[in-house]
Amino acid sequence: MPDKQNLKLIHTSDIHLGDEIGHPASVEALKAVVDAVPGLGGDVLLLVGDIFDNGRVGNDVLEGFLDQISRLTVPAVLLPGNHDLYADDSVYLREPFNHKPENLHLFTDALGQTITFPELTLDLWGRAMPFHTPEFRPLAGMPQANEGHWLVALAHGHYHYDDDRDQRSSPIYPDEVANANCHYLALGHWDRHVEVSHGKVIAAYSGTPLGPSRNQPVGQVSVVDLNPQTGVSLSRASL
Ligand SMILES: [Mn+2]
Repeated sequence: MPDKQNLKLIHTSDIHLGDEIGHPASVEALKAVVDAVPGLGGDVLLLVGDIFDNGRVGNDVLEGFLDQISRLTVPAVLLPGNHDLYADDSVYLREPFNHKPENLHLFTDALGQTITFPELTLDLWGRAMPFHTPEFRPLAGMPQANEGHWLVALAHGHYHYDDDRDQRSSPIYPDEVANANCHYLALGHWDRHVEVSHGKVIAAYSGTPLGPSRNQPVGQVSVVDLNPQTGVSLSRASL
């Protein structure tokens, strides 16, 4: 078995393209993320859900997204979220995605699938959300890591703190994180960056790349270093 490689993942989520009222800087933020990937040394860009705001966004919004992704020289991997579900009327089944760039990889299986990049010694696992309910469990069925490969899981859902009594949709529980088989858990759904690591599993919400205001349209992305000697480390980069 080959040794795992040193890799750098750029992790973002919750861009909400197509919502010009609520997220007026989403196009600018996506462009800033794509611009930043080479300079940060990113080997893969992770897009962890709610990339589009709703299922009715225009084809021009979808084309604009695909144009940005095609500027990357590395793979981009997208997990649908609750605003951009993978269901019958999904944006991901619309015509523009019939000619998506080759470097864009989509999770489409509600029961979970692994997208493998052998040349990077990297396996990415996730469940494409078909509906946003308490019954949808984003981490259920995660496989074991393969020898010699990194296993990074992507999940879009609500992290339940121990004292959180509300039953939320697409829940993610602390013991599920602690017992997860992955080396890194890339989360989406929350607009702010929060680390929720447990046990040996490093887990974090990247938060949105959008900045706090029209005057500050872009914010930050998460940078995940996967190092076979020192393990997983997490940092933040301003766009
Ligand atoms: Mn969400």
